[in-house]
Amino acid sequence: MKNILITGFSPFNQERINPSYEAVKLIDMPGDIARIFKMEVPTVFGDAIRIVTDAIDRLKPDIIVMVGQAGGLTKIMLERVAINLDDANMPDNSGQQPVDQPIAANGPLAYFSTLPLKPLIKELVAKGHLVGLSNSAGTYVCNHLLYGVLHHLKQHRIPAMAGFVHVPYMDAQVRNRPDVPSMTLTDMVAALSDMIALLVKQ
Ligand code: PCA
Repeated sequence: MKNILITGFSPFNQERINPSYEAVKLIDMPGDIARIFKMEVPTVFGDAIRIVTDAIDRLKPDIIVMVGQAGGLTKIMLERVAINLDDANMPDNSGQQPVDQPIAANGPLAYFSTLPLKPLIKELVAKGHLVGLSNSAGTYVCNHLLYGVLHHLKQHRIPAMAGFVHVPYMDAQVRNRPDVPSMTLTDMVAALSDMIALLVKQ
């Protein structure tokens, strides 16, 4: 049976919730298909990578799916790439705001997600989910975590598959912002659950 680690982030930038962890909490899989481990990761440079790579070493997951919020999206986006750059346009939850800093001093410029992105997106779209491919995970804590995890897997020759998914705001977050796009938590959970089920079948 496969072990899967799924992470979401804590709320940041004055939001009271982060839909990524709200959705992760609700993902449900029959127990005989996979063993799912869920974690809420602090939106903090450094700590996010430390906490998730510690969990990887402890839990030895076969598949790692990290989820974060990207306010303003109209679809769920699967990230293709993580770049070796922290460039925060707002402080993280501990007040750090790195600008133009490498994540790993001697690391490669970028890593690609190792999830089967194109077939996954095709199948999810065919099931009616609003899902697309993104070529930039930004330069904030989400990109930082994806880069840090892929770097850890590479350095320690860990054969796990890993990738990152950005979700839009959830509807409750935009009640007073009618022009900002959002998605229901139910739709996010359905898309993420189908995605995990497809990955387990790989
Ligand atoms: N989104 C941020 C960090 C935490 C989160 O949920 C990002 O896109 O970098």
